[in-house]
Amino acid sequence: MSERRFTRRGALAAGAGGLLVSACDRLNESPAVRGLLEQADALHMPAQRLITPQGALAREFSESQMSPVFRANGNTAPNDPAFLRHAASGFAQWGLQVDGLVRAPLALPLAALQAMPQRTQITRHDCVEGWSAIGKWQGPQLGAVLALAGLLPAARYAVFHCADRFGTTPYYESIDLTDAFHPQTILAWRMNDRPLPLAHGAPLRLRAEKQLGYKQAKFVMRIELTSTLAGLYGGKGGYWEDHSGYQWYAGI
Ligand SMILES: Nc1nc2c(c(=O)[nH]1)N[C@H]1C(S)=C(S)[C@@H](COP(=O)(O)O)O[C@H]1N2
Ligand SMILES: [Mo]
Repeated sequence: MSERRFTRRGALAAGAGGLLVSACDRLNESPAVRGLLEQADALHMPAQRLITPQGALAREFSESQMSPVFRANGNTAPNDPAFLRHAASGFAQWGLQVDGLVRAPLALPLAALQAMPQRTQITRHDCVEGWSAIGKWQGPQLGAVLALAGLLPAARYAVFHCADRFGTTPYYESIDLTDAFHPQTILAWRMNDRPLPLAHGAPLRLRAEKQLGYKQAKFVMRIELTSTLAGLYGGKGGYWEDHSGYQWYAGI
């Protein structure tokens, strides 16, 4: 009897372990990563992830190390009329859309994002133009938001659609699911202990701390889960990737 119980418990433990392992494997070997091997800059990404294991955290800093001035870069004020109406009312009627390859498309008001468990992190932002700044960011983890929507098995990328444009071309960015579920990847609505200023991407911006500045999409209106980046705009996964040859995988 006792031997049988032991065996059964052993089997249960092995079963639970198996589940955990297969959950990790699914992410590590997810189509997100495999799909990248088809990308032009695939050489950079595996090398980066060998040097910095994908679970590793970006460095975090103390309050005393925060930059006295954090410059705003790129677009600092979208001129889209719908966005301006939302801004005028403090984004009270605004909602973040989460759609594409999800089980339950969402429209999440700012209050809902603020009511979720929050992560606060003081990190260094590195812009390819050659400047850096250390700032504090707060918001729910992107992974928790995606879990609310529930990903369909074909989902490989999270695409961030922004309210601003360069000329007539909207700003957008994308990351794979490994970065999307990284603990320091958050949807920030607070910066330096205050609501996110307009110039820094109000009402909501991405902070994916393992990536360069241009990946940190500001003015995020919609997150679309896709299986490929090919059908979107220039097909390279981001505004600057499409227009300047910046790498899609901007790991630091
Ligand atoms: N929507 C949007 N996001 C954007 C940009 C932009 O022009 N539009 N510029 C990017 C670049 S190049 C940088 S360095 C950072 C600047 O963020 P900051 O204005 O908070 O400094 O935002 C990134 N995200
Ligand atoms: Mo940048």
